[in-house]
Amino acid sequence: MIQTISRRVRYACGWAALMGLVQAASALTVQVHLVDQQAHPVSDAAVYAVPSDGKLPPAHPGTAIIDQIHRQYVPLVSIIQTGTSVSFPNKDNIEHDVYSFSPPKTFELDLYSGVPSHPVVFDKPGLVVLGCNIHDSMLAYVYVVDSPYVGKSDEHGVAHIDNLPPGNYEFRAWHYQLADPAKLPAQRISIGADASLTIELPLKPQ
Ligand SMILES: [Cu+2]
Repeated sequence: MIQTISRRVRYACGWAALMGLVQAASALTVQVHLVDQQAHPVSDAAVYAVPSDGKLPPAHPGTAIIDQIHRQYVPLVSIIQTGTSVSFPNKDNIEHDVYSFSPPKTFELDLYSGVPSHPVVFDKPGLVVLGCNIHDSMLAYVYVVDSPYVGKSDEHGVAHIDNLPPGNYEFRAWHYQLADPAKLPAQRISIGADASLTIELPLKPQ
């Protein structure tokens, strides 16, 4: 009897490991190139993919960090999945007062130094703009989306979105200098292998 159970357990474990391998083998990466109207690379663009059938995997929201260094938020732009807990360590030797009036997350971390005891959970999708009540020049953007498939463009204007199962997707991008933020540039693609695509961001004239 004991032998039978242990064989069944072994069988189950082997099957789970095999499924894990199959999943790992079919997870794709899409490289997204973000460019402006003049085809110049755009850094700090938030990019995300949504399956065309609207079916997202079960959410496992994680954690993120937005530092305060030399009276600046680092990073300037974050893209996170709805439900992510964000901590706001103050690495300066002066106090900051982090706040947002944005409807998806209105909050204030009263004047503090060091690391606040609780992270802030961003529980609704949308754009959250952060300020500091002491230093008007401190500004950061948190773009919250329901999809786990997110990325942000680097200094070469390239974002990587990983762990995508094969299928049809709509890729959307947001940037804080978009001319019309209500209209996010989008691309629909069908992927069966690693792929790359380009999204043009109509930015405000500088
Ligand atoms: Cu401050």
